[in-house]
Amino acid sequence: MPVEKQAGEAQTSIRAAFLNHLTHTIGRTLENSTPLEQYRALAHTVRDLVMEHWITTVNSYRDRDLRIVSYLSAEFLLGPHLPNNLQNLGLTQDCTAALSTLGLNFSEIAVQEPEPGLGNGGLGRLAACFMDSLATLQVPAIGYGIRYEFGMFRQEIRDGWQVERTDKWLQFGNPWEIPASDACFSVGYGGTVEMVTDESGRLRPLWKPGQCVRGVPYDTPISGYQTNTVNRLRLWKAEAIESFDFQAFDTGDYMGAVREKLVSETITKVLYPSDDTPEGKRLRLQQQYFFVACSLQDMIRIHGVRQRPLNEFHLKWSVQLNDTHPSIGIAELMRLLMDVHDFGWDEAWEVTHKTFGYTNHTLLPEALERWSLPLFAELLPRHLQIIFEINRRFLDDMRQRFLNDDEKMRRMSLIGEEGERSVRMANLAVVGSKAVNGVAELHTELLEEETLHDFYEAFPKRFSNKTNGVTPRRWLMLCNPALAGLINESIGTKWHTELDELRGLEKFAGDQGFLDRWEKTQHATKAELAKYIQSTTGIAVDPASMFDAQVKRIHEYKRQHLNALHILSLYCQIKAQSGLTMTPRTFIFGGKAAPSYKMAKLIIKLIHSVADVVNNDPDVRGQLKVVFLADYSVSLGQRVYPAADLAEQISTAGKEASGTGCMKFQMNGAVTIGTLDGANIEIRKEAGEENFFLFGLTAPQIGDLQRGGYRPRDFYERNPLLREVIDGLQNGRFSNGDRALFAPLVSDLLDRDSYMLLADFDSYSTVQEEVGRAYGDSPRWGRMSVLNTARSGKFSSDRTIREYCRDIWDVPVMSRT
Ligand code: 6GP
Repeated sequence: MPVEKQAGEAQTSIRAAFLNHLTHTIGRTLENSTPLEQYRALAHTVRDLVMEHWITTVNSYRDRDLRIVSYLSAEFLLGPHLPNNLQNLGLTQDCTAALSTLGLNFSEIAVQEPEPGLGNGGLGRLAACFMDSLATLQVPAIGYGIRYEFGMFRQEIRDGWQVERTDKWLQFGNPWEIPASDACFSVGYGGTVEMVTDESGRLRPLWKPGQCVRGVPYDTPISGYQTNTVNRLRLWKAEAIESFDFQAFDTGDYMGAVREKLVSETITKVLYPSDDTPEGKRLRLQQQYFFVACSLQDMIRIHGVRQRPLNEFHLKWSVQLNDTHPSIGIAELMRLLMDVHDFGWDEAWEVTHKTFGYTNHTLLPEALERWSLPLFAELLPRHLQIIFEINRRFLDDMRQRFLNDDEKMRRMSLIGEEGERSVRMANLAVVGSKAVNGVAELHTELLEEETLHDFYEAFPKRFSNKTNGVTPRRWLMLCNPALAGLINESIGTKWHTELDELRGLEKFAGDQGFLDRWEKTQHATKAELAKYIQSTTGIAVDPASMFDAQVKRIHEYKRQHLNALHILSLYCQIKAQSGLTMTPRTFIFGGKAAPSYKMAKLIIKLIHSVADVVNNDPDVRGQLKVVFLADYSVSLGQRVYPAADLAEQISTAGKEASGTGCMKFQMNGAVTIGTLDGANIEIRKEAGEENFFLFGLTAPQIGDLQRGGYRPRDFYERNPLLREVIDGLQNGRFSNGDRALFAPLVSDLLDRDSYMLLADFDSYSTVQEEVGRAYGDSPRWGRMSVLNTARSGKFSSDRTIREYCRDIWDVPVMSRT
């Protein structure tokens, strides 16, 4: 039969290519190779296949001469490439079969892939989902970012505390990347700006940087799902212009001979492990400018290759700023156009402000980036001049429109005058962009009404909402093959690229036979996670218990400690009433804390202390188990999302911009307990109120309570169970008698409680009781689970990317039919 013959051919050629790479690329025989070496040979094999599509894509884009989307992001949290690329190529089964003829197991080889940890959390993972959708929808796009030598730290747990270890993901090379030496650029820092007369007698500013580094691009192919499209992710590495100083070496200054190399390479050495809070000021600003300057020079180069005049730059490029990290690009494009390409101010501004779009990802005031003026002046003196001039013109304009409202001018200025003078990057991003968006309905509303209200009044049309999404290829098909298989069998495969098709599952939600299969599938996935938990933590958990998961960065606003307080309250109830039975639950936590964020680290310790108490008390009789999975990552997420019954999305209302974990859980059939925050609101709307467990204060109620003088101690005094828990934390009951350990947490909760845990505790506990009852009612729970998956179509990143293409980037997407 021809089809089988074809399949046979694919296997044979994969097998031959693999053996070839093992010998010629890795230098090993099959018998004496390690699984890591086998992984590397296999990665090269698959990369070769992807590269063939890459070449055709480049040609087809050139012929179509379309506008290119340029996605500028300081983070790309990609996750493993190998299984994803195989899935996109439709070769997973052939590859598995080819390896088994050699006595090798695909899964054992695939787990060898070191995960590139080039992001902190939501923002970086969103960029990766967007790259997947852009390629799948065949949109010409380049992702630009930084090739950090050390990515996000590896998290180890010692005695319940987080310990950070260096992530050496490049230690054994990276088979997925290709250095592109033909597109290196120089990037300057510091120095002076002088006024010089040019050949035509014009007086103009000339920036003479004090230091220059070279940016070298490394390209990773990003394949689309079952298309021939492969887009480019171009990450920049910093190198010295001259990496070795022979003169210094000759005079015996051996350290001096390599100093420039060291200083330059520091710029892309390490990812800042902070989510939502700026830190490491100077180097971080250097990093931001570095990758943006390289990327814009690269875009101008490509524009030249396409033989286009530069005043058409905005017609051929749409540049998206993933938060403010790349927003220095606005001043840099102005500089390149004026100082290098002889544009006048108006001409340069016309191009610049039509080029950029800005996505905001957080409302937390401490996360809005500002750079102190002296630092900015020292590193980027010419850019500061340009920013001052943008600001002068902008404020002149606003003063006329708002009739000298000084207070408003002070708020809108690109320069903050309160405390140390600073450049406000969000203001620059809004003023210099054609479009500004938030990442969920509530978030956009709060941007418009509060955080960026003055700008919204001035430019209402510039603002829009683009609710986030996640790629169903990685977050359902790849991570949950059993459930994906059941769905394929039931409704076909169109949902892979048209996620709304999942609605077809609704008709099975009342079909007991189907629900049994659904539950059986989920049980098997939970059993796999249970095995992983046992092998990594030594804790035995029961796959028949409810898997209740909260995996995300550790932050006070995300309120992992509210979850912990609730577990302690269940524990206290079990202790107080012998014989009390409750729905057995396994609480699963995972996430990293920024190394400098003390309270987040204490929350990790708290979770471990709760686990110690609960898991080891015979009175609990296995009804409750608590596990913390160390070193949360994309790969670990791929294990947890499919195995969860209940998803905890319990942030203080108004604080989580969107959340994307909630979408991954929903797609995999978990039911959510959550507040009216971020994308929860839209998830509940889609899933139906009866399929979502809602609790807690709303964003306006939180605001009112805060303004009205919130007194957390009143809540503590009114609720005896809460009091017992907090007293226990205070008197050492949950910390082997150590009274000091949780004192900072307790005093914060009782005296400040900025994230309103105590105000929401009662409502959370009540709804959790209802969750327990619902889980006990299998047909009800099964129905809720199926309906959550069936109604998750909106949260595909394909939908999000279509909206960006239509409303902001003005580029067509390819229809697949
Ligand atoms: C995150 C937001 O916290 C999260 O709610 C959102 O889903 C995600 O971005 C994607 O939009 N923000 C960040 O990770 C961040 O670093 C500056 O914001």
